[in-house]
Order: sequence, then C-alpha cells, then structure tokens
Amino acid sequence: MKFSIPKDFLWGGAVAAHQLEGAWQEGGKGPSIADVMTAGANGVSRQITKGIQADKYYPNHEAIDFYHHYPEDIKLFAEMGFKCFRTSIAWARIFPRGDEAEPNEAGLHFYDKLFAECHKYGIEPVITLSHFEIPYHLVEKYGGWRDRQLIDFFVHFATVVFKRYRHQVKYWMTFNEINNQTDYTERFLMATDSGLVLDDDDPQREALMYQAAHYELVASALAVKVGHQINPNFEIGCMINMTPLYPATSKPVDIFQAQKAMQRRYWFADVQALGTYPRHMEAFLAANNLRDDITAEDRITLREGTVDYIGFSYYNSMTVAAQKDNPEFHFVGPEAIQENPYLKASDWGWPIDPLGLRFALNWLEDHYHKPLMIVENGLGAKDEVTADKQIHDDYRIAYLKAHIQAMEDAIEKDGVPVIGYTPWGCIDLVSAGTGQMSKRYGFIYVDRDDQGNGTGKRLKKDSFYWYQKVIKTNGQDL
Ligand code: BGP
Repeated sequence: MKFSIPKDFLWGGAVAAHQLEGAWQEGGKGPSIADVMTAGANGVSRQITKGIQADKYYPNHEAIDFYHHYPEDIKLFAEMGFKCFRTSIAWARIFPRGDEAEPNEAGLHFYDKLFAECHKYGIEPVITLSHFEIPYHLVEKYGGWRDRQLIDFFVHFATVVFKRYRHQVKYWMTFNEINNQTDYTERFLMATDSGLVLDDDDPQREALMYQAAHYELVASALAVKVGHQINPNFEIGCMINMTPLYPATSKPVDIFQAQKAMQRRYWFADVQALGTYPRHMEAFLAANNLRDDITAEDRITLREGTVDYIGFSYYNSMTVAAQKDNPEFHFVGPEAIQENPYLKASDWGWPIDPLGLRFALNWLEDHYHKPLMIVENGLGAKDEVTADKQIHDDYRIAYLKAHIQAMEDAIEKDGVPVIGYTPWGCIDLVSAGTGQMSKRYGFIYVDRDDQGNGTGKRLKKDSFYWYQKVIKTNGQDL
C-alpha cells in the first residue's frame, strides 16, 4: 500500500466570523466578546474593555465586511480551487444575548445564504461553533464559562444550528483552540476562549480557569452527541492549538519540563478524543485543589461524546527551559520560553519551524489514532502593494511550501492520516491577537489599514496563483 495525499483531500482556507464579517449590529446580531476588544499597538495584545466605549476603535465592528462581500470572496476562493472553506458561526448572530429560547431568524438566514454560495462552487463548509466568541451578555450576566448554565446555552445553540444546516454542513468543530484558555499569560486568550475577564492578580484565577475549561469540555461532548443524533454522517472534531514544546537543552530536567509542559497544553485533546481526563491532570487538579465541580454524570458524558477527528492549528514550535519556582509547570509562563537559536522568526517573533508540523502530526497520530485536519497554518506578515497593484509575497509562499512539504512527508513517510489543510486567513482579516489589519495572512489582499481606513477592495497576491497550482496538482507541484 502506498501512502499519498488522498484524492478527496480537503484543500481550502480558514477564517473566523468575528475576524472578517463586520456588520456587528446588523441582522439583529448582539455584541460578542470580540466586539469589546480594541486593537493593540505593535507587538501588544488587544485590550478588553468593559462594554463599548465611544472613544475607542474596535476593529471587529467592520472588519473586512465579509457580511456584505461574501459572494465576491467565495468566488475568489472557488477560483483558487478550494474544496472546503472553514469559518465559524457567530453565536451572537443566532442568539444575540446567548440565553434566549428562540433563535434570531435573520442570523440563521445569513448562514443559509453563505453555505448555499459555497455549495454553488462545490466548496464544503467546515464550521467552528465557537471561535473566540461568546455573546457579551453571557460574560456580563454569568461571568462567562465559570457558570455551569453556559453548557445548556451552548448545547441549545449547537442543536439549533445542527438542525438548520444538517444538509449543508458535514464537518464541524466545537471550540476553537480550546486549550489556549489555560495559557496563563494571555488574558486575551482566556477572555476569548472562556469569557473570563479577570485581573492578573485574581486569587481565583487558576481555579476558575480549570472550572470554565471543564464546562466547555462537557458542552463540547454533549454537542458531539446531539450532532450525531441529528445527522449520523456529521464529522465533529475538536480544535486545539498545537505548539510543540521543545526542551531548551539536553539536560534531563529541561527534557522533563518540556514533557510536563506538553501535558499541560494537550490534556484537552485527551478528554475530547479519548473521553477521559488523563491521570496526570487528575493528579494535578487534586493536588492543587482545582477539581471543584466534575460530576460522575459529566464523566459519562465525556466518554460518550468523543470527537470524530482532530482539527488543529500549527504556526510554530516553542522552546522551554526548567523553572526553579514552577517545577510542576502549572503553566508555561513567559520566563520558561527560550529563543530557539536554530530557527528564524516572523516579524511578530513567531519561530518558523516546518519540521515542527511533521512532529505535531506524528505526535497527534501516536496519541489519538484519529483523522487529523490542519485547520490553521500560515505566516502573518506586512505586505506591500506595488504601483501596479501587485503583491509579491514570496515569503508567504516559502513558508506555506515548506509546511505543506512537511505535511506530505508525514502522510507519505510516516503514514499519518491527514484529511485536510486550510491555511489561516485565506483572505486578509483582523488579527485575533493584535487586532491589526497589517498582520496579514491572506492569498487575497484587502485594502484596509489598522485604523480602519481603505476602500476594502480585494487584490490577488502572488500566493493566490501559487496556491491555485498546489490545489490543482493535489499538492504535487509546490
Ligand atoms: C489562532 C486563531 C486565529 C488566528 C490565528 C493567528 O490562534 O485561531 O483566530 O487569528 O491564531 O493569530 P493572530 O491573528 O494573532 O496573528
């Protein structure tokens, strides 16, 4: 048997509702957590404000106005040959406050039209239910995912959209990068993933973080169960961020700490793919009094709601060194992260490591034996438009080429079952971490700057034609 890229491989691209749709108050949509986040300065994360403040700029409010431009944008994806298109459903379009009984018909109708447009070109939608989004009302009234009631609200939302789109959508994912919320150092990730808006010195922080994560995991498992009842052909995956953590040296203590750090980051996938908390997490939560509300019924639900495939994002690896004051690695703090002298970094300091993707694919196959989908990968870079309106993004092509090659090696030489590849931000959009437009990932350039100025016009970059060729040759001509 020869291992090669399957004929029906899902080549495509990925985006998320709140980073490109804009129209934040149209069609009855309520505000989501992303709508109260300002743009950050260069290299600085976005700030979360409490409510909308008139003197602040919120880039998500308009984003690239995909809400009105989607026919034109999907046509461009079709021209590149996309087999699939990953986006998310903005929860607050369907349930503007999050806790209503009845959905907002105008919101549902928008996605009817969007998915119909994809199918017009034979593009399979791949849908994330919650991509860094939660209706802001759920944050204000319930404190986000710290409240068990959020499980019911989420499952209700999932049920409504599963039913509505049961013939339009086959591939689903529950929560985007669910494992990022326990990245202690990023208040932004904690807020977007779990709706926890906490001060750095909140003594409850760690306990709340693990409690919120648990409720999301239960909600995810329930959604998987309900989804399979609604349509047994649904493929429902988890979505984790995969950042391999390398030891800084060959000192045994560094190697061990890197292993611990991997455990702290990837136990989410154990719960979602294997249906149970790994023993190292049980021990960690018990030893630190962090295991509050995990019921016997929850454990049954987790076992019954395992995912069909593993979706993951891969941008870079990270290198960690042992920390004297953090021996059990409660979290991978910034002090532990070392520069890897063997890797170059992007303009935003993200190490560029194509072999790390092959490592990640092998690691996931070793642990879970499930189909894998690379649902994000890409290079955030500043692009220049020449006088004749060209964008020569050879750096982006070089990045993607090396990563696709690593993926193909994993498929062909390591036998890893990869079912799809959707590079991130296939059209320029608002960066999740910085709120900037100038951190661009797309094959399609959008004329809009960090302050929201610009015509919004779409231009094809050099990478557009390159990716078109990659898809056409099923990855043979890189
Ligand atoms: C992932 C998110 C995306 C995305 C991407 C790039 O973590 O799932 O939403 O934006 O990273 O990150 P950034 O936009 O901060 O460059």
